[in-house]
Amino acid sequence: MALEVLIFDVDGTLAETEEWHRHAFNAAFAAAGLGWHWDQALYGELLEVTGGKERIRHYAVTCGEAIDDDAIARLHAAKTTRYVASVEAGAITLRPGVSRLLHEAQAAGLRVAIATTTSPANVTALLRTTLGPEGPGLFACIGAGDMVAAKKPAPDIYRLVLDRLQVAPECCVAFEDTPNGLHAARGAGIPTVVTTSLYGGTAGFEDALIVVDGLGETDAPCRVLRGVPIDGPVLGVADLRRALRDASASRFRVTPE
Ligand code: XBP
Repeated sequence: MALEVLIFDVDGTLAETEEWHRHAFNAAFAAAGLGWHWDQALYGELLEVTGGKERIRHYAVTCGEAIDDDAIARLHAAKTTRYVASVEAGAITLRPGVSRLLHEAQAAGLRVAIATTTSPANVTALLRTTLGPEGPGLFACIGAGDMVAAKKPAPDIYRLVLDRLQVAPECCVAFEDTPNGLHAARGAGIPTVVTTSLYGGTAGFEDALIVVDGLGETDAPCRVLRGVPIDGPVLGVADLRRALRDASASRFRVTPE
């Protein structure tokens, strides 16, 4: 099957955003007078729960604190306002190689899309700030946040993107940074590249097509941690096409959940 679409996760994959999410959560907690503070170690554990509202609810329950859905929604809205402000202030840049691969894909006639658990406002702010006003328009589909009820590791957000683009999973490559994200993409039958990240860890990626420490730039080569070797210092469209061809011809069977 020929490669047609690249589908990108956002947090940890397009950009190292989770520290800014964490700061925004803590600022919203402080403004609400809650004595909650998520340090890096705790946040690394809480990231097992995808979705900010779900993460707040999970944390409140583990603390034995009662908080209703309306209060969670208000708290999460305050957090999102703070996070978007950080993004729009230019605090976050795309990871090395992301802009290069997006433009290489476009030049090769591929479509690019997004499948993320984060809120749509966060995605729009990041794409506009890092890729310019037309940034969101580069993507044929942006699947985000509450567009699906079941968030990653459920495959629903990826299935929504496949459906909207009317493309077969075998003709796509997904990019993820966590085991939850890899599980979601593979559950939708999509061959997946893992780019390891600050909070994503380096384990639990056995089902990935390739595991690299990033997409790479010519002056900042990427390192292949698992999977088929790549030609040069960066992961490009030619590498993805070859990996997809080799995978479909060998062990890597695309097996939807
Ligand atoms: C990462 C998430 C999100 C962010 C916070 O999404 O799980 O919940 O941590 O953003 P992905 P929200 O890796 O799929 O991009 O507070 O808007 O959920």
